[in-house]
Amino acid sequence: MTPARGKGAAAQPAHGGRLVVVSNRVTVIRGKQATQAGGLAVGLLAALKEAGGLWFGWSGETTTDAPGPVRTQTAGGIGYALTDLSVDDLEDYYNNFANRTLWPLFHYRIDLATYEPHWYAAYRRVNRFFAERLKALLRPDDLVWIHDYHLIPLAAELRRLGVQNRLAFFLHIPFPAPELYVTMPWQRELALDLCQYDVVGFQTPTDLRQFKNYVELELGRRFDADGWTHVEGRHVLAAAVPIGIEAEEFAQMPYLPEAQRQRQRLKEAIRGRRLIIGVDRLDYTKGIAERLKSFLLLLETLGHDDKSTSFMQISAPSRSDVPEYVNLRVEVETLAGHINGRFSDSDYVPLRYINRSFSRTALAGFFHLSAIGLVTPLRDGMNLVAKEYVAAQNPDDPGVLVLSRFAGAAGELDGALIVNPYDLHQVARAMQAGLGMPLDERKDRWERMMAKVRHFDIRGWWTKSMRLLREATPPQRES
Ligand code: ADQ
Repeated sequence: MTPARGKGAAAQPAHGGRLVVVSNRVTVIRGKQATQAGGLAVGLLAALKEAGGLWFGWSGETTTDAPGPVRTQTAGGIGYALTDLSVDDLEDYYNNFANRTLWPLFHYRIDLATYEPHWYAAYRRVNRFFAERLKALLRPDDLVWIHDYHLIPLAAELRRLGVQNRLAFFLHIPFPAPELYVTMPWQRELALDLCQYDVVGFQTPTDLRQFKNYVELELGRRFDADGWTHVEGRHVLAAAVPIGIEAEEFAQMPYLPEAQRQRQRLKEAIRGRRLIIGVDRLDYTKGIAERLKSFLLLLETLGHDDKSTSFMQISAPSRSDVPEYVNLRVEVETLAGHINGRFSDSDYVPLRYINRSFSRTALAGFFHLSAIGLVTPLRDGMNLVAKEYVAAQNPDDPGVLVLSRFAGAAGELDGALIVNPYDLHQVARAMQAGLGMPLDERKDRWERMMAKVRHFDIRGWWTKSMRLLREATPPQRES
């Protein structure tokens, strides 16, 4: 691979002009909205601003007839190109193939993955539709950065239309072990589709290794020491590029008036109790039901008379059109009711279960107050909540992060209490250990984690991704 050129490299591209970002769902972000946008959107906006670019994807609107033409607009100095989708295509491409086939499979839940040929047909059809619409917008020197599992075949569809631009892909979710991946009838086609990109980025070295293992075992192609392989006439570079957060901005957030107000409200409500917090989308990959069972074990250990601990689980509704998510909601609500039924008293409610989202500023305030951040996914690409929890701590009195070994973030945040979320007793013990941890140890662990959160921040992620997209040169091009 061409040597990296250092941080300023993005300003002097070796290849290309505009950056074109493609993601399934695009929301036009105007002015102040940027401060409440998620870290990913903030990172992509920053990359787009620096390179002067265009963001293309689904508008969030559906039509019963054929979708109208692509709508373009500019906001905050960035161009947007949005397309609607037909209701039927959206159902089978997004709700079904993306969220009921790829999502569970890539998160190791083959028991929940459905393999339905007409869903796959819709997935390919929508990717072809996106490719046709995107091609009409592309200039020859544009660099195209495509995001996530909804769009794996987009490069292949663009290549079929004759597009020669440099194309990169980033997978936000895990890449599964080959033994699981091969259960999907279309595994080979989708893996070959990935090889139509110039660069494929994964969250962690583990995901990268799984992909390489698959390519070596099933496609019979080897990778060189720099991460290149050659498949069906194309060179592709596979790399781990861990995503991060806006570390410094998030560290300042708990001191904003809105965060202080929210923190104060919560502080008054918990009346001196130690707070454990969990924040996730309501998704079966996040291990929310298992987490509540571990909390129940902790309450049983502490006994009915101990009312020193309060747990707040914030679960934002997610994919509520998908049956597996409806079932999960019922399961979690039943457990929450059971816990409070057993352990509440006239002056004590152990669990606050909140089924809605909060602003990022409010979350930062809650994190700052919490003695334990409980981040226990059963499988997660990275998990930004873990990093946000660390960034929002008070350096003089930081809380403890209890983190699943199956979150990508566990590879970086070695100052956390690392747990196996399937081992409910171990998670309960980790909570107890965290609640009793001396200040010196908490500080030491937090400082180690905060250094990593700063090091692998969102800017580092997009800068490295851009560098690979612009500069990565396959072995034969060098000679
Ligand atoms: P997600 O699965 O959505 O992301 P995560 O990385 O934790 O998971 O990001 C969620 C974001 O939403 C965080 O910024 C968090 O603060 C916010 N959020 C979660 N619950 C919320 C709530 N109740 N109210 C308000 N905000 C809430 C996917 C992958 C991850 C990967 C990211 C980025 O599944 O593994 O880390 O993409 O690549």
